[in-house]
Amino acid sequence: MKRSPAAVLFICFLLCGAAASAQEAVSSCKGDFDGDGKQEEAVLSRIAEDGSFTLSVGNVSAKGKLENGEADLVKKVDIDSSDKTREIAVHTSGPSDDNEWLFYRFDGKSLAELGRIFGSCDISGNGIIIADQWMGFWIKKEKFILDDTAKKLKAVPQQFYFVGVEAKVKKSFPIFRTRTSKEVVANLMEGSTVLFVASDLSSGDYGDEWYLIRSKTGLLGWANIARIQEKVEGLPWAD
Ligand SMILES: [Ca+2]
Ligand SMILES: [Ca+2]
Repeated sequence: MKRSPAAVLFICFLLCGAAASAQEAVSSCKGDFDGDGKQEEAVLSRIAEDGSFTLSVGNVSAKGKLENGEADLVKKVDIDSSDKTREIAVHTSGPSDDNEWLFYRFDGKSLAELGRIFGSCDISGNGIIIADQWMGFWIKKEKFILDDTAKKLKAVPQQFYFVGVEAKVKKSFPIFRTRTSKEVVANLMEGSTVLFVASDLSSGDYGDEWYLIRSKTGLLGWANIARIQEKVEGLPWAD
């Protein structure tokens, strides 16, 4: 089939337009990422709604994918201020403000993916990132350290996580001495205010978390989330 020059031009225009929008630059930032004394520009281009993106620094680029949604920001961060390199963070707010960050390091030749962190990140420059992660009615503090040799961010899990949320007992229920025994420490008084002290998330099973609860009289014992949801009111539940 023979096409007129005008038609060929038009097809070219369509293809170039599509390529340009597919590689649309979303966000950029400047910094001396590799610590050689010269500034680079990091450019984030959105590829798809599924969270795929391209990150370019100078002539180097890397493809990545956010799990919560479209990439919306690239930012310079300095995880460890005692070394000269600065890290690059790609962010999405997700569909309901579910922050997600993917961290990169640029060494002048390549971009290394350091790791993914969900939640709001507190980066103070001491090699540690503290992430605030929403757990339905409380905020989990998760610590990450930057392992320089492996070029990876590593989580430092805790046995229990501090909760610090108060609620009211709707119907009396027992709290147990341990998570596995049935030895009752106390039966929480109806109408009393109790404090959720800590959470045990070790089952890894959503819906099977255990909470360490302080009774009004100052006694500590464990209860399962299933019972809590049924017998407690006033927890600040939100997605
Ligand atoms: Ca540089
Ligand atoms: Ca640094």
